[in-house]
Amino acid sequence: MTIRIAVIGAGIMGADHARIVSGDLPGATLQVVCDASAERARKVADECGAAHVVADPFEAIASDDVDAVLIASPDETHAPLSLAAIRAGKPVLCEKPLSAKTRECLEVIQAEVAAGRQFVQLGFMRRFDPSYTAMKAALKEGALGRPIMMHNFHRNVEAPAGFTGQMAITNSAPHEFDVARFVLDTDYSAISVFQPAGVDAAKAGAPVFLVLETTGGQLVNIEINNNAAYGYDVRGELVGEKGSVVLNAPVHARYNLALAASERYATDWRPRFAEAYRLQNKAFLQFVRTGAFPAVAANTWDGYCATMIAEAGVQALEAGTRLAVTLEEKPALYAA
Ligand code: ISE
Repeated sequence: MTIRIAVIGAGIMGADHARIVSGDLPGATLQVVCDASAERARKVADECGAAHVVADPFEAIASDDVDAVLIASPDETHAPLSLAAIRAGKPVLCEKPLSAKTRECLEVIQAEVAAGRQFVQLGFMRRFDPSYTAMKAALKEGALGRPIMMHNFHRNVEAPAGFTGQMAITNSAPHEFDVARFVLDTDYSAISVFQPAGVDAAKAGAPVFLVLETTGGQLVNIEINNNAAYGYDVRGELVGEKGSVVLNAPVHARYNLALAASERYATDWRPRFAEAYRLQNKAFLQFVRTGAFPAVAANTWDGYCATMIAEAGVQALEAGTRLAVTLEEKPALYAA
């Protein structure tokens, strides 16, 4: 049976998901593209061959000819739309973050617990990226010994329009919050956030440097620099007592020009994580088909964990202090 998908949001990520669904996801069809801007929705629908466009996301979710929903609208819509999909009994692939507010994440958790099953797969696609997969596998094999530190760099060319100072912590860093927690198989116990001298914290893309402590005693540091100017650049190194693993970005060519050899950076995250998005969306399709939540994917509980530490990070930066954190009790629904 072909799974009919509604893509909500026809911006940069909605358009990318629509392309994956229509061109790279056998067994799925792009049924609806939904966006408040009819023009934007129509453009993506025409490019990807969607059956129709609608403006109201709640109408798209409730529609009889939609089996599953892909949410790629602005961050503040993720939780309310996920709740609507749960009410409609339809599986959701929701872009990260689930919300910038812990309270809203807990509401989505409560809705799933009340329904007695998981509906929401979260778009923390780095869990599917082959370089993080290799890092996690190396740790599991045991050759690295006990993991003690993880270093992360996350740089964008330029903060997009509408980005706020806080979004470095609430929108960008959640990728690292999630993937470091996933690779190390741990939770966080404290966060400290620093900024270089002279930085205007309210300015879009203002850099932040975060240090997290895990319940296992490891240290995780994250540089977020959304105005790095030179290219999209994500790096990471996992350090164990006997060795380390460094992420390699997929590089398909080297340019030899004017007495120098060089590699090129992408302008944003889509080429760097293309394979991760593809594998993630494939796993979602399987989830829709079987009802079995994909082992690797992030669920609503993982979304809450990322948001909880992001919220603490915003407070830690404002207060200029280290903040200890504790999680709510994990519902049995999310037991591994
Ligand atoms: C953006 O929303 C993403 O999800 C990208 O993957 C990330 O690199 C960027 O920093 C975020 O703003």
